[in-house]
Amino acid sequence: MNGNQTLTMIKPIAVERNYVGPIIQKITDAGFIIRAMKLLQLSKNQAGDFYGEHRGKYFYEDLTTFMSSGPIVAMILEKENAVADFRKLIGATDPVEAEEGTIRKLYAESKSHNAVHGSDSDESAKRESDFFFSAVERF
Ligand code: IDP
Repeated sequence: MNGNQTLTMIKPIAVERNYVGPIIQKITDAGFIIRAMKLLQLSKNQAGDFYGEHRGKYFYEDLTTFMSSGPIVAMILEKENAVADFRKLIGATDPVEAEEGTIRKLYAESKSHNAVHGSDSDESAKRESDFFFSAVERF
């Protein structure tokens, strides 16, 4: 990972509502290249491991229940300045605070059900990409 990649998940509610197509369109329109992609359902334990940094917070139980409630789409995305540019594209964690036109403003239901994940640093991007994808599953 060279600082030009980030990891996203399209969360269960957005997959269930058939927002996968429009969300991927917005991502590629913004100049990101998809380097890996899969549809899968996390177990509650796997969701807990992914969000381990939030263990102990008041929303952790709801978060891991929600994230294991249905299929998600995980992707590795590439672009210069990927982590920061992708977080700009998705908008604030709470859609009420997200800027107009951002993915969360358009497709999130609430702060907890906020449509998409985006890595918060290059280190997280690497850890999260390795969590989902083996060497032969990424390009
Ligand atoms: P981020 O996804 O914008 O980086 P984080 O603070 O890393 O935000 O939180 C991870 C996820 O946990 C959020 O995307 C959201 O789904 C959920 N979450 C964060 N804060 C809250 C909260 O205060 N209430 C309910 N859910 C929350």
